[in-house]
Amino acid sequence: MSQSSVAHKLPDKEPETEISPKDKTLSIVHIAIAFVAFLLGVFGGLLQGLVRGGMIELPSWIGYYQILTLHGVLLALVFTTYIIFGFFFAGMSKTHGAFSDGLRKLGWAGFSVLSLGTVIAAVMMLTNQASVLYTFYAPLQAHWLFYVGLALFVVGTWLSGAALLAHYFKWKKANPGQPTPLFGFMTTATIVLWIVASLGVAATVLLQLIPWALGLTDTINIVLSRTLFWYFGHPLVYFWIMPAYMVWYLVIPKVIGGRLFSSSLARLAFVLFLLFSIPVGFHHQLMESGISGFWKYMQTILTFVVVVPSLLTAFSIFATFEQTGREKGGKGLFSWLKKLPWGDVRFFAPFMGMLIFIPAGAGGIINASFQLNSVVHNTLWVVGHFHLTVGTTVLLTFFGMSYWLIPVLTGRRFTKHANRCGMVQTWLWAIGMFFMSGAMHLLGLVGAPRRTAYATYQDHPQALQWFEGIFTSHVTVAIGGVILTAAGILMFYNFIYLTFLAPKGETEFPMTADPIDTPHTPKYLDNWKLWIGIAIALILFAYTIPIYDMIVNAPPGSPPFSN
Ligand code: HAS
Ligand code: CU
Repeated sequence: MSQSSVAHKLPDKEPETEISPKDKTLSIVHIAIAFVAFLLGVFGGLLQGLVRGGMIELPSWIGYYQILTLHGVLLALVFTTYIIFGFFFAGMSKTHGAFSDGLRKLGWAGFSVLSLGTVIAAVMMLTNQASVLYTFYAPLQAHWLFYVGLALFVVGTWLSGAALLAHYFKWKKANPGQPTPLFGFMTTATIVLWIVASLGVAATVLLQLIPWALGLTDTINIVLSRTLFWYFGHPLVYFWIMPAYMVWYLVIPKVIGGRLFSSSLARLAFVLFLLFSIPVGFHHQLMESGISGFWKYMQTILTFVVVVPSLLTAFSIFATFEQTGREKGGKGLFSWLKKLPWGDVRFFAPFMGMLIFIPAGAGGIINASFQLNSVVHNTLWVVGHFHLTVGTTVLLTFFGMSYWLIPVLTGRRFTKHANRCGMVQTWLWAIGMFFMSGAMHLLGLVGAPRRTAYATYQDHPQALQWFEGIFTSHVTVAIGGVILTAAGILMFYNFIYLTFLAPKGETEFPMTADPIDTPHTPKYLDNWKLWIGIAIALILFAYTIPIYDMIVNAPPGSPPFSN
């Protein structure tokens, strides 16, 4: 078939549906809560950086671990979850039409339960009754209400997820035989991943942590609860990165005036994420006893498989850049790069996220390698790793998205002023993170521990020899933290400006037309039963025997500890 006849049959237009005003409200409320949590979380981070650097002392009524918990929960769990659901509700309404009243109500029900859970957990953290960090690792114990808050948080996301899935499958049913729009396909993969993964955390919270915190059981099986946590905790990081990838796949091509390179490849990447990001949680437990080397090894292999869809993504996005740059007249090996819209923050912020994901992903591969993990585990290196991945790649992409999504939802204009503030914000964030995360990586390599407050052993002459380099220094971490705080405040200002202050008017929702090969994407890619079936089979393979072993050969349980 010639190129032109293929083009003739294409769904050649970007989705033109306006988002219904009621769906806009649902979306913007999520995004507003996300940014309030963001601002509070940023201040938590600043305090930590200064305390760790030995530069300030906290007043007696605030605990270091209390702040650390608030920082992690507000940024890694609350900010991400709210902004992701806000994005999904708006995007699904745009690409699949308005939600029915029933499904929108389900979305609001999800939002209410999620928010109730968030408030309960926040009160427990603020009153220092849940200073257990964002991983709430047993045997650290929180007040039982904190775990109830977490359970409600998860149930809320299930309700909202059900609304999104139902909306997608309704479209699929109404358009039999047609490939589903990419946005819906990717949302579905992400939500299905989230639901399957969160069953693990729900299990440990409901069956282990709540009875233990209520005093119904005296001790807890630690390795089991950590395993159930990481069964969830690794796919959780993909629940963050997949929506960021959706911005790269679906929004960036439009912003740069091009077209996504391939629909099939994008769908394949998301299917691979669904299949391989769950049976890999042991790569967070490589240094823990109670899990046999064989199963750690199996899950490490699967971890290396789940790197592949990220490599496919790197290829796809780079190809999209090159295709677009050359279409615009760019020549040479790399000079087509000049044709990309470097001054447009909707492109530039996510681009910086991509660039930083190259070393960040490489760091992940280091973590996953058993011998190297023994060097970096429980050190500041890991904290450096996740401030690059989720703290930079994912966050800069979500910032880049907010510049157009918020004014679309609030009926305002994305102005030059907002763009300029956004460019400054992106630079500040990247520079702050360069210092903070760079120093964290190096400090980790020389043995600085994570999850600890300032400790005087860091003043010991022998420790000082390692911790007082120009870049291997807690002071550098703190300087980076101060720059990041400035960037965080500027981002909050951008949110306020685009929500309340920018002039009224129209802003474009940049969504690319589905790629050239969409009508030819293999049908099996849309076969969810197949993918969910294989995902479950892989999970059973990777987890059944080790979990059985943890229960049957359980070591004596542990009594509670608290910070
Ligand atoms: Fe990780 C720990 C392994 C990715 C987040 N990770 C963490 C923790 C967090 C986290 C939060 O194996 C700490 C948890 C805790 O509190 O204990 N991670 C990996 C691996 C990957 C990986 C193998 N992590 C992520 C992502 C995260 C995230 C994504 C959040 C969003 N991670 C680990 C391990 C640990 C760990 C161990 C435990 C450590 C320990 O001991 O505790 C991979 O998925 C990474 C693959 C990515 C790539 C990069 C591809 C590059 C792309 C950019 C393309 C650029 C373009 C621009 C197109 C291979 C896609 C080009 C343009 C030009 C002009 C050049
Ligand atoms: Cu992981």
